[in-house]
Amino acid sequence: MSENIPAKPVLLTGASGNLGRSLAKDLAAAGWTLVLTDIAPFPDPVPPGCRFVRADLNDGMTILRLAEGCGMILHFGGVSTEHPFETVLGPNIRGLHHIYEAARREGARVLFASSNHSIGFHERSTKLDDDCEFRPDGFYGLSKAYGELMGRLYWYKHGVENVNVRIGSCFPEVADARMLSTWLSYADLTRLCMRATLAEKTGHCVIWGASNNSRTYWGHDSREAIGWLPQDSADPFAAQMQGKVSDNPVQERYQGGSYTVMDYTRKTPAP
Ligand code: 15L
Repeated sequence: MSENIPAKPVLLTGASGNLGRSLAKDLAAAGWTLVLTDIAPFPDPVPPGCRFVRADLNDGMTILRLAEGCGMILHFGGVSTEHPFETVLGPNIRGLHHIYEAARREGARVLFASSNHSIGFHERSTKLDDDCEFRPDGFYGLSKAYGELMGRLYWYKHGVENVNVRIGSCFPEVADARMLSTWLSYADLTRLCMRATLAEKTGHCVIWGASNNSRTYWGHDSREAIGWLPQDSADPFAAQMQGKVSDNPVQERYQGGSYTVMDYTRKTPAP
């Protein structure tokens, strides 16, 4: 077996979402054996070497069964944008616990698709390292901070390795001026998932999920330890994105952008 193909199958949750579909396609094309799952049907033909099982992250028994024999869980499932607390609670908190219990039982590693919204209330002018304070900008970002902490718990208590990727803006194209700092190309995401899976060891670590953007908000992380270097960049889109900003000073002040102003009721600007 090639050294670029994991010895055991990989469980990919959130497989029917945009990032999941792209990963399923790329990893299957690289010859990986994948177990795909999502609460929504898989909208594409299931790639060769893969099987798809529709499942709810709230259903712990099914998650345990899906992970059987897997050496890696790429966890992209759950709510992926801001929602009321009750909507986030099941998939992102209870569901994540099911993922970690499955990883613990299988001795599998987890890649957790965290988000920049776990730190969204840091100012854009501050360059952050991976050990910065969590400053979630909503219930979604809060669930991502909780998820990273769950990873830390399972590493120290059970030795479950986990790579927490604080994804910036992972889209096919750069769409606004903020993304000149936060954009992550699909290809860089695929390479990151490959390295997180194939690296000899990871422990518990955090990686900023952004391409090689010179306007980045983010600094030190564990990329070198797993051998990932982003190859794409938002820089060539800079001229096109000029003026693509909002007219909201709060949104423009903070890294989390539009999420920071959803249900924002503060009367005076934070110091
Ligand atoms: C995220 O975490 C979301 O999943 C995605 O839809 C974008 O909103 C992204 O953050 C972003 O901040 O651009």
